[in-house]
Amino acid sequence: MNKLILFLSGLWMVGTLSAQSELTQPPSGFDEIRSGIPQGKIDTLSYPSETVGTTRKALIYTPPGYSADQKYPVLYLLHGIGGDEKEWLNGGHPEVILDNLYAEGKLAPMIVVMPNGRAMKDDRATGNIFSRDKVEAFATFEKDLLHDLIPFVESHFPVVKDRENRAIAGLSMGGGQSLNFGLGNLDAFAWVGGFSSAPNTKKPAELVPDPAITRQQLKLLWISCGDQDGLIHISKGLHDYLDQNKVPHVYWIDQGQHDFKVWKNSLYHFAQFLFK
Ligand code: FER
Repeated sequence: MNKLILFLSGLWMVGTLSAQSELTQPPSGFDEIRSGIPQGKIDTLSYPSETVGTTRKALIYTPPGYSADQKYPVLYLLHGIGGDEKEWLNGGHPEVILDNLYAEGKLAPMIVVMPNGRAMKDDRATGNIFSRDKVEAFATFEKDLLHDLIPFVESHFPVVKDRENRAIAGLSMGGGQSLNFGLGNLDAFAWVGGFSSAPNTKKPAELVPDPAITRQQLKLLWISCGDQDGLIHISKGLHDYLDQNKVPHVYWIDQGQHDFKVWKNSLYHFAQFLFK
């Protein structure tokens, strides 16, 4: 059994969480390709970035049965310090996890966009990935996301353009970005998730300066981390602050380190809460 710490306070998320009073390890095979089920599709999109001054790439997953006649919510799914727009695809195969969940009727239809969160001209994960300019580019991505990528996605794909239909989540540096950008822009996002969030995560009181507003606005705040992860103090610190300030959230301590085993498990659970 994995360790489970699931905190619910207030009525605000009870509706969302009532179907899953307990999070467990995903069932075996959740991340394995199944034959004979409908599959979503992965494409690459290129968008002009005024923020960076280049054309930038992102991957986009459209779900099984995708139709331009429908309108979809969007999950922006962010990578870590050593990755780029392909990290989730190569390391986590989210398309397999999501296809399997769709086959079981467990997911709301959604588009998933996997951007490159290192907003600088050379946005490859080469050289010293911890250099100051590269780390700063993860902060600059807030502007690229809000002013360049989201408007591009919303003008080129059939999506619903409001906060309740936008989610942001990511792993490690992408977890920090998701908490910083999501909680910092409640007008843009109602669903926020940090998986094994990194030291780029702002301090809890900066992330949630007004607990009443966050409580009222957010549909889901998800924080997860492996119990063997050296960065767990960041997730725990935010969880403690949220508890003290009675901000409902899901806090899941999985068994594991700083790797895709934990991130795949988190995606499996997090995705099932979204847009319901
Ligand atoms: C750090 C340790 C880890 C840090 C970033 C990370 C910016 C990111 C790890 C990851 O994305 O996997 O001190 O500082």
